[in-house]
Amino acid sequence: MGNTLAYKILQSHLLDGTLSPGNEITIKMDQTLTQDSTGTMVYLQLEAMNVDKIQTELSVAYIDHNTLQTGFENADDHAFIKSVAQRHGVLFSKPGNGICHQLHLENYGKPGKTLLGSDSHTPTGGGLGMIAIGAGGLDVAMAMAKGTYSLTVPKVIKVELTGSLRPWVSAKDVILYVLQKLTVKGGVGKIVEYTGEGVKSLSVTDRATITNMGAELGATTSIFPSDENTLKYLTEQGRPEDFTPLAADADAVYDEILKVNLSELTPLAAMPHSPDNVDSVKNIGSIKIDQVAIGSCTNSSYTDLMKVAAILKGNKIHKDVSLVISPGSSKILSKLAENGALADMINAGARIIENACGPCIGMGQSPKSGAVSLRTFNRNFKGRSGTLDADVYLVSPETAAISAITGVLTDGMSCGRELPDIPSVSFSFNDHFIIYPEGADKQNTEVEMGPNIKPFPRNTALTDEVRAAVALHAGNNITTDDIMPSDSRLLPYRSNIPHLSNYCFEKIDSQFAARCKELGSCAIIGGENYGQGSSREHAALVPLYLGVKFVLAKSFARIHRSNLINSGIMPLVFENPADYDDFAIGQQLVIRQAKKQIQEGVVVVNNLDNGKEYKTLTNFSELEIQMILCGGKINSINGAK
Ligand code: MIC
Ligand code: SF4
Repeated sequence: MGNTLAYKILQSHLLDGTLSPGNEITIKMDQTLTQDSTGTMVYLQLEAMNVDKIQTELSVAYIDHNTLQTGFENADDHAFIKSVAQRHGVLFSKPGNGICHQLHLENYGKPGKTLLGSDSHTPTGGGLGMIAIGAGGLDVAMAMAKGTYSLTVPKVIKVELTGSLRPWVSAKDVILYVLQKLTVKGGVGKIVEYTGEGVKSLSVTDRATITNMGAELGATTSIFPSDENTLKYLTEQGRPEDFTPLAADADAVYDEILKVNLSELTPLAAMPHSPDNVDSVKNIGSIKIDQVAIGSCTNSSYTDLMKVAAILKGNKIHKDVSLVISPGSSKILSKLAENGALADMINAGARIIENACGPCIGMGQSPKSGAVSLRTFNRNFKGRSGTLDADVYLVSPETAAISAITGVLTDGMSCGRELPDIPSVSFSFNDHFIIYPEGADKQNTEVEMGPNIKPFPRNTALTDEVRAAVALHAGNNITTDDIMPSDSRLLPYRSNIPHLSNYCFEKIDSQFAARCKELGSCAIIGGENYGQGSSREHAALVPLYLGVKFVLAKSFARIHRSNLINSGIMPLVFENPADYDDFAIGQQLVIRQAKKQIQEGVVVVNNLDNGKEYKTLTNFSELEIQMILCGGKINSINGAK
């Protein structure tokens, strides 16, 4: 029986455990990446671990999220990250270089390598045939310190691609189709592996769009084979020597199979407010639009933007539409400038903004009240654009560009226009934005710590009796954007948990923070897929700061569940999901003999208000039990009990 590509790479990196679904394994981590909005915490934690030398082959600290610099805070965070990067031998990518995932694909990703990133879209690297996983900051700090990462072995879903995409249909439509089929929780506990003859028709950047948005499926990661298209991409990026051919065995066995005929796909859109709320552009109809935003780590490649330029060339943006474009990297922007495509965009009326995350994370370009905004991004959660009542639709670059001209959501297939082929180009290696850590080390580099950087909260060891009052009764698919909102107002405070704590769950329940402070020790009740979305561990650290002891939910998203455990907060799962209805804000809950129950794997929660007992499951691995008992990962490394 043959192996999947994912398991081949995991097997070649296996340090401990058996590679079988559900088992806990430890693998060697070759590379790590961080970005600035999670990075300050990562590097505070790395400093707290007191390591002399990082153990990875390559670690890069990117600055791409907090680039507005509306006050001193962002710039201080960047200076802090730069100083710690120097101390530990981490490459530092200056603001202006571009978006971490796009840059990592261009410059450092290698087929067959493992990558852990403190950003949920790290699986972008799967487009190059890597096992690239998004994780909480503490896990990434640990991966740097030890060169390892522990995870529960996921199952593998095979997505078998046949045919090839028609003009006006693109990689974005492939992943939107997969999201429509599998939903935002369909990938939890799974790796999505793409195979079949249709793979050959997709370039590396197409593949990266698909693996990038595998994060929205809740998948551990997504992966494509490494083939002649991979070699072509690496050659274009000036590093053919990094190529290795890789594929699953012909007789590989998968846990699930989804077949996708690329030739049958049409332009799709994810409607408000979830990436899996997908329908065809044709069915949704010609809705009037106010804003179009093109860019993000999903759709900001050279080819994507050249297609956009070709569609815009010689046209004028509709009078009621604001079109903003943010290229993925400095290399791409400079190439667009050289070949005239940038002028085509500007002459059509596009607003060119910095090559950074920008509007994708609400850092500027919030649309007007009640606006319809078409975005080539990956998330359309309510309020993420910075405008609570905006309706955000996720579309391909082609759909975005043609719609910006017509002023209504437009299916390019029926607009009667030809799309030119985009010839490939070679990029020369450009490291003008990279600071190498050579010559610097821990001893001779000071940590540069601005006044906004506060220590991160630490938990204490689990007590035998845990008392907590219900502070929130939340619904299904709560995102980490719901738990800890992020936009231009709050992103500058990613290194200041006390400040952020005032805004926890702000969009769902503005009284949450005040209630927690009043209750002292609290619990959160959640529905399905609690904590989906971003990897931000602030969605665990802030509740920890506010006194949350456990979250009791129907199910959890992978990264957030790990972040809770890393912070010593228990993620408990209802044995009987219908019990969820019995809970209400203010009820007093108690877990007796907590330590014993955690070790046994079943935890009974007593509800003192209705006198009932509720059985909950933990599904904790041995390492996770230790972390919960010690009050989090850092305590467990230091051996505290
Ligand atoms: C996101 O797209 O939500 C982010 C902002 O990139 C996050 C990271 C963060 O919250 O800092 C992610 O995807 O992990
Ligand atoms: Fe940046 Fe958006 Fe990508 Fe997150 S999803 S890394 S905010 S571009």
